Amino acid sequence: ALVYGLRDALANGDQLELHYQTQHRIMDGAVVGMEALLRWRHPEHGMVSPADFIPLAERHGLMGQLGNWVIDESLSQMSRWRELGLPQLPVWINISAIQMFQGELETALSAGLARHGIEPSQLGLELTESVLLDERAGDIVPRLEALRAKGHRIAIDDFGMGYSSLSYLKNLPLDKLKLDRAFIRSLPDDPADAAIVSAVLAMARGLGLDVVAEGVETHGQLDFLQQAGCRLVQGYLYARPGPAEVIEAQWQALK
Ligand code: G
Ligand code: G
Ligand code: MN
Ligand code: NA
Repeated sequence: ALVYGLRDALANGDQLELHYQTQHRIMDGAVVGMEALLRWRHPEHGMVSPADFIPLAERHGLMGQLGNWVIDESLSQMSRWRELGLPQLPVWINISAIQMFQGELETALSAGLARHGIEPSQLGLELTESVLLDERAGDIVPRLEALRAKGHRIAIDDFGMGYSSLSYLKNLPLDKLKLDRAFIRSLPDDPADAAIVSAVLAMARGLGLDVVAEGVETHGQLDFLQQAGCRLVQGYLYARPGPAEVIEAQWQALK
């Protein structure tokens, strides 16, 4: 079964990779950060999507280990980029509910940051709404406050999907919303999406939160977003997720 392969992959580490997708400022296209996305290169099945193997890891008690691998690998990559003299940009990693509630997230973060000599401000944490609304999330406010006090920035991923509650925007210490690509896809033509996106941008501005629009693929979407006051985007229009070497080559070309 696939799960044995996942155990092997975790034990060896050589079938797992992080890919990186850049985030851009609309105004001038500048790269302002990137998201790390986990990939599993299975020896027989080829690339397995995290959408398939993350639930598997969660069911089989492997998510803590997998999450720790992502933390260590992203920090290790950031220190390699620093040694190569490449720009130091914040990297955002995805944190699952299991990591938040069963693991020792703070310990893994501090240990990794110390080992690789990276500042917490360089490692952002993306949490999905389901994490924030998890019944175990009762004590999440002080934990997020402590993570932010160390310097980490916190984003809500897939914002607007799931069981959205506006009350956590009021109560949680957050830096950024990542507007789910389901709301971006039919822009600018769909009036409902256009209204929702405009309203979220206005609300975020009032709350002092950054917004990253996800899944931007067309100039029509980009123009709408810019006119609605969105500053930051991530999507195939600018760049697909790619291995570290590809991102490096892009930077080297700019030097
Ligand atoms: O990159 P892709 O579209 O294949 O990602 C599919 C899903 O897997 C997305 O919801 C993404 O957030 C999630 N994902 C990707 N990498 C990680 C990771 O390192 N940890 C967790 N928890 N989720 C991830
Ligand atoms: O759930 P999360 O937002 O972390 O998932 C991010 C995923 O979205 C990545 O796995 C990436 O492969 C995918 N993605 C990024 N940009 C685009 C895009 O422009 N279009 C589509 N369809 N998917 C995208
Ligand atoms: Mn994400
Ligand atoms: Na998302």
